[in-house]
Amino acid sequence: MITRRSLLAAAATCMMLSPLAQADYKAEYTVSTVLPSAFPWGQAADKWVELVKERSEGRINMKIYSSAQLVSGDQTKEFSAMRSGLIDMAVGSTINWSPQVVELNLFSLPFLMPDHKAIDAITQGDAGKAVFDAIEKKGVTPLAWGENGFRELSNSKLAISQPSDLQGLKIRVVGSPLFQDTFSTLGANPTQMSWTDAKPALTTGAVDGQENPLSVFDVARIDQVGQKYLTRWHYMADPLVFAVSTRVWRTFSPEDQALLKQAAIDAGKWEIEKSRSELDATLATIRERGVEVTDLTPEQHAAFVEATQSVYDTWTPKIGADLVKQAQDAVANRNN
Ligand code: X2X
Repeated sequence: MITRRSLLAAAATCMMLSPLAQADYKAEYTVSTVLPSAFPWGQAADKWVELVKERSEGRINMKIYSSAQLVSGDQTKEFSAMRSGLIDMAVGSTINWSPQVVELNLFSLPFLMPDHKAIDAITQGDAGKAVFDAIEKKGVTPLAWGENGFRELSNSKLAISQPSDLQGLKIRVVGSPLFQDTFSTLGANPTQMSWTDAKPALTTGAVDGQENPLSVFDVARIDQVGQKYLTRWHYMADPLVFAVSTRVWRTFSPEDQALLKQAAIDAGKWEIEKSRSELDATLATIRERGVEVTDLTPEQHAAFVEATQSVYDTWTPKIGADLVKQAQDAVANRNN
């Protein structure tokens, strides 16, 4: 029998439980990544998940789906899937989201960022905020930055030290048409394909080369698929963005939003430091495996910068002249 007393008791129980039970929270949130735990990228996601679980005392559980499996391996669809709520959260590369958020092409402008300080000057300053605003406008809530790293050029044919060395080389690229422009203007023959398809294409010789951070080259054993030459040209670096689908974000209490964000910031900072500190050892490992590593002289570097100027002419208006200028100023003032 329902009495006044039992109703009151039930209401009291509900009130006691509600802040803890959070009936509208999912039992588990999906987190998409492209690279799994063996790579710094996957470790960034692992750290986020671990910190959130710990700090929420197990109330918020996230599960990582790597290799872009939630979008059948098509990493350039990750952002759209997050926007539509098909994916709850992601730690994604600016490259893979740039087809949907044109401002993210900023980081792919060749030779915009000469060193790690330059990356930080952009991500941690006003340009970084403007990029986050652009992501937010598209229905995804960005929380923090991580890092995939400076992307170096490998190939199976020759040691590349000047633009003309790229003539006719078939290079695997990913992401936005900006990469087509960069490699075409250098005289190469770029082909866009997902990461899943990249290693098979290198193995069969369907492509001659690719570009990825040293950590990716190392862990994925790209040396074993005939990539004997590696040029450290530092032409661009892709930051990672920790983000939540805005539809999902709105279901969290303000306290839990703050918790998710701070955990992402801490995980990103941890991963950036870790991956940067591992670079020297990674390079040594790659050399030990017999890969011929080429570093550019200042003159050779300048030749690449000059040869890729047309990419700025085409892409600055698309990305936004103000944003590009803001980023260039941040880079120029980075040591102040
Ligand atoms: O596909 C790539 O090259 C990778 C793994 O670096 C990205 O997802 C951008």
